[in-house]
Amino acid sequence: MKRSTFPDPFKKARENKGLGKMNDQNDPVKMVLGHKDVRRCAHNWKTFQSGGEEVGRIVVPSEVHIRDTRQIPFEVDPPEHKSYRDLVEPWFKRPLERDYQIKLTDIVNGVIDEALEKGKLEVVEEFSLKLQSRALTLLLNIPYEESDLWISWGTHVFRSEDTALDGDKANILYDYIDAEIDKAIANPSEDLYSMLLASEVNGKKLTKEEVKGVLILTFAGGRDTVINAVTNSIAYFADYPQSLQRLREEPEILNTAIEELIRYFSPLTQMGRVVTEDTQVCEHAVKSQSRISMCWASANRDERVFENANEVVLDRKINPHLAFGFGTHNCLGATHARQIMKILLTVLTQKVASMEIIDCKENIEDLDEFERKVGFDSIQVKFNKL
Ligand code: EMZ
Repeated sequence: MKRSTFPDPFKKARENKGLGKMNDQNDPVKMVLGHKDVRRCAHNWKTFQSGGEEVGRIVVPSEVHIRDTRQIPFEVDPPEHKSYRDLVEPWFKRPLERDYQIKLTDIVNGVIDEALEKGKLEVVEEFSLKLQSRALTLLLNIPYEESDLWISWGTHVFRSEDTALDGDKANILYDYIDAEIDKAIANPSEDLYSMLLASEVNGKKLTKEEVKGVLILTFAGGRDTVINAVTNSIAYFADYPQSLQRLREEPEILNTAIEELIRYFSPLTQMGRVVTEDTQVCEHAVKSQSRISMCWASANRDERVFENANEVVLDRKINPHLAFGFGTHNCLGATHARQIMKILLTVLTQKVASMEIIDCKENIEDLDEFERKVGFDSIQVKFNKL
């Protein structure tokens, strides 16, 4: 099997019951697996809520023990959600601006040139993490040099090598954001902190805690997800040099190819909700105050929606994937993530002839009933110049 292959562990459960289950830190989750059901649950924000009392409970694995700050707009329900989303949305669309894309192109050229000079490198730490952190300086609109510190934190802000949820590590991020907010209060600039601090929602200034909530989401939500998307793309093009060649020859399929890679990798496996009333999901009773999750990764392999769902079809015509979520809370960082992928693939086609995987260690998520490959803990790759 090619090393860039990502099998679908959910097939049987999806086809037989439509549901899976997971005992996440003694707070069980019923995982919704089918495309239609996932969309239905994501749409029904009244019954399946994001903004409940217990902050961090909708994330799987649950973050209730490592986080008190509500992530905004991610953990706020309609109607309040809309005012927050409307406030941040234009800022998160800046990746569509030409100037942003020019700077991002410089960053991508930088990591690819480094890779070509070295010839061989470990992609997660030395390529994807660097690219993700440097690109984040553009999203926050702060100096490039700040990314050195974030790179030193490693790939996941809430996780260390052997603990899924590492409270001490999370505190590094929270303390850092607190300090940056204080700096922005003392010295306002053109960055995301200052924009938020100067903003009002429903006639009221955002509190420091709310600003922190937006920033934690920006740092955490787009970190391992982007790192996985980038690393997995490198692995894929290393295994399939003819696909890289095809993008070189047919740049018009680039956007379609990106959506397909994102569908296939589904960098975020699932997202939870808290149930607000006794109800049914896939003909199974679910109790009020229990948890469900919408398993994007499973929905994205649903054969009822995607023909040859387990293959990467770079020019797949119809691709209603749910890798960026669905409905009210669809991914705020999607524009930024798509630009990273677009520029990455473009520069790869311009500079890289081929890549070879020398060695790798897969990152397998333990979901109780299922085991899912989500990316790599490490992957050594040789880059060959065009
Ligand atoms: C949360 C989540 C958001 C969570 C888009 O997903 O990403 C996870 O990686 C974080 O741990 O806190 O931000």
